[in-house]
Amino acid sequence: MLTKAYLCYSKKTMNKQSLQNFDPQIKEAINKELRRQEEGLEMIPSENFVSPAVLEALGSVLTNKYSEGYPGKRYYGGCENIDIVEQLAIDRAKQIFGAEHVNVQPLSGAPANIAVYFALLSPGDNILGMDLSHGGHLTHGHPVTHMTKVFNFIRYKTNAEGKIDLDNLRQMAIEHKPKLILVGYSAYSREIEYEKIKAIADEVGAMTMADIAHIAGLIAGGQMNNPVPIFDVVTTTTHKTLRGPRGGMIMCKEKFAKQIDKSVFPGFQGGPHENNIAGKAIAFKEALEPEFREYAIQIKKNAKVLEHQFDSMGYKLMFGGTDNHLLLIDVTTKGVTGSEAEKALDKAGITVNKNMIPDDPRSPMDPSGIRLGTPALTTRGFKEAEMEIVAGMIDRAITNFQNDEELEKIRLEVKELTAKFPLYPELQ
Ligand code: DSN
Repeated sequence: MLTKAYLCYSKKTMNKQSLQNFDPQIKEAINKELRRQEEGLEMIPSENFVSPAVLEALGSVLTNKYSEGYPGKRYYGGCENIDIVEQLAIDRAKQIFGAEHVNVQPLSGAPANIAVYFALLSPGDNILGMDLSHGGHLTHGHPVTHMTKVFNFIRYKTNAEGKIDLDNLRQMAIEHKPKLILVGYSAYSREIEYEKIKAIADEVGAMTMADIAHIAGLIAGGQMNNPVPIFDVVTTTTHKTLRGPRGGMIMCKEKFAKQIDKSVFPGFQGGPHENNIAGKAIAFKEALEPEFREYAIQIKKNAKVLEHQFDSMGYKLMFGGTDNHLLLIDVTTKGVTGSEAEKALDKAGITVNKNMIPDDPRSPMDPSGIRLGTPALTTRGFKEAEMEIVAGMIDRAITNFQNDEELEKIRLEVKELTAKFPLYPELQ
């Protein structure tokens, strides 16, 4: 029982008011975001909804603790509970992906990738990575990133059929002799042939890295090829299809373990965010449940419904369709730019992102395409029937992009639909 004296003392040293009382502006913004997530259709393919258990860990006292180092080898005292958390996260990730070694400390995907580059390479080394407009990622060598000042990125592309051109990749590898061949994409919708890429890398003496951020949940659920047993290093974020908290992770062969760990800490990062690592551990436990496989299967089924619907409505699908959770669609054939489509869909309560298409003649701020995906809606419980309705709503919003009355009508329909699939009733 708290004594009066204690309450007086603690009031002086720590704010004990509720968030609502102390900072109603922040509380209101959080409430509004909750409402936006509840009432809208979240279709950005890199977003998802974490479980209440993961949310609980994120808001736990683990955020108070410094724990530089690794389980059993820390630079701070008092890490006995932190060690349990971090070791559980590591062991569960190993079990999911069949990894020899796992580092769960990267703060997100970009820091994970940068830590790998510095672990494996020397400044000036060549890296072969996918062009951004063909589905690659900023951290895979886009000229706007700092890493291009340190390493020499050479960028490959997809072919006219929208597939990774392995013959061209091989020719480029022979010509440029990269130290690292990098695969794994953020707007590419097709399966990746890791064995064949590994064979090319072996031929030229390159190391292999896969960034599976987008598809980690599909791999965990057994629905896409797993590069972890094949490639030297695999990075991922934990908050996309894997459905954990915002964060990153590196998996590698045991022979790279020491250099990867040293590169993450002390090479690049300081204290790990252990509340986040606890969230990762919980999400990994969820990914080991049989229901997670069902979720991964449904993500792909839902994406196939969108593929079929948009194809039959005359949209141009990049890469010829999808094998995973996302679609990249050229909307200019409908007389709309990617930016106009994104804005119209926003007004209709449907969140997607504008996106470059391969060799896009337009600019990144107003590109030709939109990118959309099914993970978040699948988490909500949407199945094929709902996805058909959603495809129809998206088409209506795009074709009526200047008609605010119609967009408002769609928004109300979206609200009615999402009300049948409540997300966090316990937070209302
Ligand atoms: N920004 C993420 C995405 O939306 O794909 C990748 O880092």
